[in-house]
Amino acid sequence: MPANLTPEYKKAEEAFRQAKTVEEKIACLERMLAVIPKHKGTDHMQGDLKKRLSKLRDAEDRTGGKRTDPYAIKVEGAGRAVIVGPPNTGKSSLLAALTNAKPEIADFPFSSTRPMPGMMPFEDIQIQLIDTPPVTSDRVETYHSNLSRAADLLLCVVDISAADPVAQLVETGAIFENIRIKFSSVKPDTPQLMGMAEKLTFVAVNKTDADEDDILLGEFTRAARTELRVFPVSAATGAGLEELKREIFKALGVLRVYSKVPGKKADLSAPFVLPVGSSVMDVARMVHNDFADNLKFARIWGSQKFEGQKVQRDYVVQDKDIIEFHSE
Ligand SMILES: Nc1nc2c(ncn2[C@@H]2O[C@H](COP(=O)(O)OP(=O)(O)OP(=O)(O)O)[C@@H](O)[C@H]2O)c(=O)[nH]1
Ligand SMILES: [Mg+2]
Repeated sequence: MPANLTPEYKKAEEAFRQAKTVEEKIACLERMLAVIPKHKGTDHMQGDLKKRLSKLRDAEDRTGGKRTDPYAIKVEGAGRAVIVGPPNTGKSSLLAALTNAKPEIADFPFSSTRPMPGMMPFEDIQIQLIDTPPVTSDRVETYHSNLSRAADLLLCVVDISAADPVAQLVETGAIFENIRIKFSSVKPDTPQLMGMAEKLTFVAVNKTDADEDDILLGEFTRAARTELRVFPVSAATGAGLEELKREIFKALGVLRVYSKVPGKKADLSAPFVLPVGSSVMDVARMVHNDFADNLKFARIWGSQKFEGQKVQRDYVVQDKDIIEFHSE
């Protein structure tokens, strides 16, 4: 059975070939495992990747290298955003406002002591958010680096009611550069598993409810002169959170499609989530490999194509398309 490997997998494989340290190799193998298409045709390869990964982890332990990160969190949902920032800015409050998680929230700094994940519903999908303990120039942990590297984007939270929110942003950026993560206004084309990793970063300017005339916000925007996108929000009142959610979804670079059996209504309860740019064939592979092997054409209902228009296997699907597969 063909493995039908995606370009994303091939990039991770290429990075693995160039990896020099055990740590880099582990990061690449983890990425390969995360993005390998999951179907019968790749069962053997998945087993092989897991074996190589466990061998490398053993080697790392024997050589006294870094042990497996006790704070590692499995990527779940349509993508991952990691919440970072200085103490007391409202990182945990944002996690609590956006997800089902119940983090510790307190009116003093350093209240969070470990990373905490939560799932953020957005329309009909879930996005993983991870709250992290605060960073300061002398307090940044391995998990900050590991979780952020595996993130689709970072959300740097600053506090508009603090003495100097602009300094909070600048200092957090510098702290992350020290651990080889660079805040970026764009998503890099290829996953950067080694060296300095550029990460798409949004700035959440929190506690805007404490700034009734938006004067502080205006000052922040002028003084920060950052290329990063800035989202004024309030975890306390919920202001700005809907827009933030939508933009996080857009930044993931994924789309949703629904499959439909001929003669029946589409199942709109369970979307398939794929990278933007995926074709009908990519969807077929995800739904069931047999569909992909025998696929002749598909019919699509959606924003670009209407009323079951016939399309070929290489047709690039759009967010919210409904697809009906035909094998003859
Ligand atoms: N007025 C106002 N207060 C907020 C808002 N968000 C958080 N707070 C308060 O700010 C304080 C710190 O909130 P946390 O969510 O614990 O902040 P944190 O960034 O997770 O703090 P550390 O984990 O210690 O770094 C608490 O007293 C919150 O109630 C907001 O939007 N508006
Ligand atoms: Mg916290």
